[in-house]
Amino acid sequence: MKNVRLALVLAILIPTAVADPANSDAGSGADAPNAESELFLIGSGSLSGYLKKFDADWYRSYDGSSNLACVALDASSDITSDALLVVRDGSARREARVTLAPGSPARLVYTANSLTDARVGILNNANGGEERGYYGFALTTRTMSDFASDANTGTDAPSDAANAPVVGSGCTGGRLGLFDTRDSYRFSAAPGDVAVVSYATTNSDATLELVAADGSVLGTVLSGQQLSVALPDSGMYTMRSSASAPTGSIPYMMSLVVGPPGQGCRPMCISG
Ligand SMILES: [Ca+2]
Ligand SMILES: [Ca+2]
Repeated sequence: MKNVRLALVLAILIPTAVADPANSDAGSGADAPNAESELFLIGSGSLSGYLKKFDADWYRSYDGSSNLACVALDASSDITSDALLVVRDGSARREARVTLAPGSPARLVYTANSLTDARVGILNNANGGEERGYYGFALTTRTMSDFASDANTGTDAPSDAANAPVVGSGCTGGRLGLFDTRDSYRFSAAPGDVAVVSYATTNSDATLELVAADGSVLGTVLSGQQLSVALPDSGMYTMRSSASAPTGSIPYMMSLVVGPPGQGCRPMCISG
């Protein structure tokens, strides 16, 4: 009787306990579509899947309900495969592609202020598609509404340091535009502090400057760049986000780490 009961329990448990991850892309229990025209709709966050022989897996992660400002894909694979980030920028389809290999995770980014679609493709090209293996990726998106007001103040940051909002280490978002060509933010430093700043924006001409209290510019970065500066004095410093001739709304994100070396934030659209 005991054995019968045990067999019954096992019969009930085993089929559910041994789900085959090799046949379950993004936890769906199925293989993701092989063609970009037939996509799995997924949420943001980290997902994993499995590439069968000659497989391709396509995902769509955005429903197009408002404009995206930035999309970033972090992908890795335990076989050689291609990761594609596809976005629709107005009516144009744009694509960024990278070849993944075991131990070589990669990041793909796309920035614009009119993205309406974001798709991810993971394509098997290991040994001509003959190998099989797992992959993982995370997709992060920011919409224009994430940059609605400068430093979440509900208003426009001033051009100059006087009355500029004070920010701490971390990510600060804002927006420039046609009659809004410069936003200033202040932060305080203690003796011996190092400032690490990075910048992400949809405008390749926009700059982020690090400025000392006497007005001298200690360094300048473009979108995607990072700068590390040993601050000469304690006191207040200024970060200035500027664009000389914006033709539309320009969202941006700044990362600041000030003090002893540490982790600040990883702004959207910036590698590293
Ligand atoms: Ca597939
Ligand atoms: Ca602004």
